[in-house]
Amino acid sequence: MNSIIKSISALEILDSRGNPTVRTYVTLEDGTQSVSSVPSGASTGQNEAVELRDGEKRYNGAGVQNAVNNVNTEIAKALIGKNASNQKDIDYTMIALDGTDNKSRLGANAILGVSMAVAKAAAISANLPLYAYLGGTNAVRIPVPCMNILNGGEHADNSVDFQEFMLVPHGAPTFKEGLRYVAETFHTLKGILKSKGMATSVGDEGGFAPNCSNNEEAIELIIEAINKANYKPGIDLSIAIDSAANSFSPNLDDNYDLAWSGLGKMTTSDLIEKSAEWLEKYPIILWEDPVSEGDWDGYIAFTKRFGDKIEVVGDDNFVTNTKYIKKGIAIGACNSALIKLNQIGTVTETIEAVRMCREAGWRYFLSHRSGETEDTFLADFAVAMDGGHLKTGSACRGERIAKYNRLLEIEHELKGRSEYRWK
Ligand code: 2PG
Ligand code: MG
Repeated sequence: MNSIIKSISALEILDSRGNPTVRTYVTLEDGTQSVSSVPSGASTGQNEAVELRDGEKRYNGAGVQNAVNNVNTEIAKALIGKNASNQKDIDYTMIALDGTDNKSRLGANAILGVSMAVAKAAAISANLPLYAYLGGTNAVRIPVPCMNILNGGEHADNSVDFQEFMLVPHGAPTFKEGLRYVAETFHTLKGILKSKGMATSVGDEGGFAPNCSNNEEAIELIIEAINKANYKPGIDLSIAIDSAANSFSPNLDDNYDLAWSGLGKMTTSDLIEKSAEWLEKYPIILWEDPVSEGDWDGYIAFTKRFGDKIEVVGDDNFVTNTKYIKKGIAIGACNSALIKLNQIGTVTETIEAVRMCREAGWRYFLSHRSGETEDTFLADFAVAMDGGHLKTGSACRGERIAKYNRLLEIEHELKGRSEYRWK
């Protein structure tokens, strides 16, 4: 068979924040070549698979030479000669070789790079686009692009506590149109900020990061932009929020300190009451990490109160790990999970997390990281997983646009067979 792995190698490159990350190359015996690059988060959950960093002087400790070396030696040795189309075997071989439960020996960055590059190689070898290889012939649903338009929290230096405000073009007829709705609104917001003398510089994911006086002002500006761009809030475009509440819960429990905005100390019930006010007033349809990862009772209370009205997504508490998603399903914490390949570290385990959500009747929300590369794996993966929505940044910054452009390409390639809908 010709989809046998002939060589695997890796290289240290830079991500969108200028931090080192791993690029991996796979060659098959039939001559197929593939390449993948691994993303990296800033507001990370405690239980994410471990990103191996060298901890030496170079790059202030963030170098990935050890991870690269692990790919070039141990991992390559274990996988050369195996069939690239047997993704599960490839991934579980690496998991066993690593031997830890969080990939801390070889590094999730080393393992994921190989896992993604193997999937790409197998797809090329089978003469299929990656989304069709991973998702089958019915993978035709292009995700609604939940576009990050305004940043706060750890992704920006301003007085907004919540990390991400996203625009959701669920009223658009196609992905192409949806992307246009959000890109136009993004540009309209830029004009509004300019006219108010506010900064139009952007945060890590390309959303604006103006110095709003509080969280409400952020959302009011977005509503103003939607209206001014001639769209109807709640009909054409709604809003999604990622509080990333870990970043304002010093002990990752049910005590919060909204220091950026100056709101100060809050309890879980204070947060829930505030959310209720917002949900009354604004067209919010999805809320991610409204409480911190240790506040499981908070997730349950939030979901009980709002879960029949909006999508409640767990990110830092679930870390794309079936162990935690299973717990969340059992206790009714959230009704959706964020899905990030590098939180768990292999393609196979990520698919298992998606499958678990699906079987429980949950939604799942595909996501980039705040540190990204020009790799478009996520775009194909989102179509393959049939999740209906993804977040991959704003309408600027090449590493974000690369994914949107790849989705445009997939929609185009499907020539009228594509689907687009929020639910
Ligand atoms: C998040 C992500 C992506 P980071 O919290 O959902 O937006 O941020 O990659 O910094 O963890
Ligand atoms: Mg998040």
